[in-house]
Amino acid sequence: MPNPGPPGPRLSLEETGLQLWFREKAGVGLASALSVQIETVFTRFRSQFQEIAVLQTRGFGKMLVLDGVIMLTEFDESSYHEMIAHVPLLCHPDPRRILVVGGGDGGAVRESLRHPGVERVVLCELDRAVVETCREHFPGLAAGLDDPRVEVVYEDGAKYAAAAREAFEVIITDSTDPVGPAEVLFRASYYQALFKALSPQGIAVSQAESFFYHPQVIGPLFESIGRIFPLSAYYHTAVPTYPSGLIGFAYASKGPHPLADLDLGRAELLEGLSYYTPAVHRAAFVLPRRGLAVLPEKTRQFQESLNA
Ligand code: SPD
Repeated sequence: MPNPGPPGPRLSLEETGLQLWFREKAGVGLASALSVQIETVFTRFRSQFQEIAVLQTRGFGKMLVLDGVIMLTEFDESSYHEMIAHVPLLCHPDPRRILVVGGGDGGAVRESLRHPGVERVVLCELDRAVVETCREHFPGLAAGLDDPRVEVVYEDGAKYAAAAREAFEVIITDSTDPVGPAEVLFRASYYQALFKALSPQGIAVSQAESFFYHPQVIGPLFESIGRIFPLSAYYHTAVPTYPSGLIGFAYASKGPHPLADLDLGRAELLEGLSYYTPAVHRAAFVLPRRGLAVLPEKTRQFQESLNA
């Protein structure tokens, strides 16, 4: 054992000049990592399902990490949550009942509640510890969970959707990556369940990874969605604290078109946003060639018609 030397005064990290960095390894078969400087570890523990950590970063506010993967930072969570919620809610003609699967931090619920027509939001989160941790450390983000229109259930989202007895106009799947507990949310059987749980003009939107780093996830996912839903498209948003700086969503619709059915009147009434605008909505569906290339033919053809 090396001699640690004489005991000295207790020093803060800053006083020592040492730096603590959180590092998320990124991309399958790609040697890259995203690093964020950490000032404080508020909590880090294992729940029944995963490791949960809340860290104070330098410059990005607080950060939620599940199983070593960054879920959100206060700095840029709005660009993710606004786009996962407002795109489907503004394309559906009358979204009243919303199901959020995952998303235990409350961000997607918070955005859904900005729509005055929304009467009911069910948040189905597998891990109660995520909700409790976010209520404590991200009270602003989780505040919507106490809204009287919201019901929080702790269940496997795939089972909940398969057994749903009510219909939803919009289903948002705000999942972690497709390893561990969320893997089931990327399967064809899950999309079959969503199709059944949606009302006749329903729209499902799901976290669908980065076309730079996860073509092997996006291709099969859209193969499944394309077989089940008449209309499917990929759109994306910028999140600087996710590896590759962007993340995509799968738009799966029984009818409403992602551009033609965008309700500009309702979009104008939304207050307090920092990312979403109708122009950003439209631009999010425009893909570069390498984004189009990861999509199977049916989705790619539709996406090309949006990009024309
Ligand atoms: N690679 C990280 C993907 C995380 C997607 N879900 C984030 C949860 C925020 N509500």
